[in-house]
Amino acid sequence: MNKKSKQFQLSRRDFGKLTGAAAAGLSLNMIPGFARTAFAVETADQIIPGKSASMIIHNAKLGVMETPLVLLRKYAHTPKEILFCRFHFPHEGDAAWYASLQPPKREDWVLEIDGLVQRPRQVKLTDIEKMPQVKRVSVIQCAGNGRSFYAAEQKVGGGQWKNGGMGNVEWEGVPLRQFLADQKVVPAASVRWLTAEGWDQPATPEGSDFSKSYHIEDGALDNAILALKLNGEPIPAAHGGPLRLIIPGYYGNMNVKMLTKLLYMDEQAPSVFQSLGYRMPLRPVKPGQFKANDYTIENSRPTYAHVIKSVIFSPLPEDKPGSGPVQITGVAFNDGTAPITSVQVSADGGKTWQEAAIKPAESPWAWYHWQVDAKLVSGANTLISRATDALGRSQPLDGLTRWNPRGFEWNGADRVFLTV
Ligand SMILES: Nc1nc2c(c(=O)[nH]1)N[C@H]1C(S)=C(S)[C@@H](COP(=O)(O)O)O[C@H]1N2
Ligand SMILES: [Mo]
Repeated sequence: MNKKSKQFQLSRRDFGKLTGAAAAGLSLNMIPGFARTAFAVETADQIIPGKSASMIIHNAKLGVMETPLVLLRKYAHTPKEILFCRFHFPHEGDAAWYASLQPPKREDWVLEIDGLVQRPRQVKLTDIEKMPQVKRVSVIQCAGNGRSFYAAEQKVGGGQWKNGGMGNVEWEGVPLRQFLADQKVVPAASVRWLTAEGWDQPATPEGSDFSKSYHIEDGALDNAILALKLNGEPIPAAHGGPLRLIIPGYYGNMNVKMLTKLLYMDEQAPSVFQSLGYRMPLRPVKPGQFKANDYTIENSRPTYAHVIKSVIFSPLPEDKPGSGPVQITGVAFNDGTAPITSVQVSADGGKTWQEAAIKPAESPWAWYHWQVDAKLVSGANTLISRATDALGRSQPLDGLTRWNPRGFEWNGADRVFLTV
């Protein structure tokens, strides 16, 4: 990172501290006798106002919450009230966490284009809002979605997500490539990476910013947008408003929320979120062989594109289905570079398989709905789904073959165990 952008970073961090302090003034921490330990956060709406109380909470301090599948399956586009949420920087006091997340107002929001460019730019959000916009229906999914299933090999640290760390959302915003072209940015010849940075900051100055880097020529950036709307409304701060980088088909962590900077760089961002976290080992690894801190830029790669996945939405154990005919339904998606061509479903633990009927998807990056008619027997039933795309990419029948110490990119054939 060049000197100039470092300076920006420091000044913005100070600004963050200031707004943080102002917000803390209003927090429950400041009310005499209201010790933070006395406030037990129980439901998601207490952590992030407007969230459904039914969300599964993984980390109250960081606003990490998952959507129960019984809610997720009800909507074509996942409403903001139930969309999974993930942040990385704790603030003082449990109850005050969301109150301390007070990004600058829309009217004051500025996107900086900086780094190794001839002339850095500052573009006002109010000007971005006037630019032509497009819609991108796409799945957004935490790279840790499904992490809990790796426990069958060996439990890995981090939020124990089941399948609800994902949603299918209609984003709307300004195409990134067009925006950069219109800004007439002239990068230095050595530039290889574009880095996106969010407004939120680590609690201590030694902490890493949440910044993510992409190869400047990455084809996924051709579809990326500077998103202003989620399901037709301004994006709430919890989901990255007022401005979010959306790269359809890329894992959640690549979609930087509360976007304040785009940096042209000759190297990847030094952030631990780029160099250590959110990476996959290049070779298959076994527990004990390769540890969570063994990741290097050379032996691993970032969690960029969604690996192909299917998830069974119905029936779930909560549905308490009876024996006899049943319709098995679910969704499937990949990185959007090839259509999903097949979803194979078994209702008997893999002895026999059927081809599911697949509905056309709304966009290359949206999820596909599929369904199949089957029969449940009394006793134990194991449902399995496995998607394949036009490039022949498929889900491993045994997802544990992709075990990794940080528990990312689970895409094993999905299994639902029912006792009828
Ligand atoms: N600025 C910022 N952007 C971020 C994060 C963050 O902590 N800060 N978390 C990332 C991760 S890991 C995920 S999974 C998604 C979560 O998006 P959501 O909370 O809107 O569902 O945001 C990504 N973008
Ligand atoms: Mo994530």
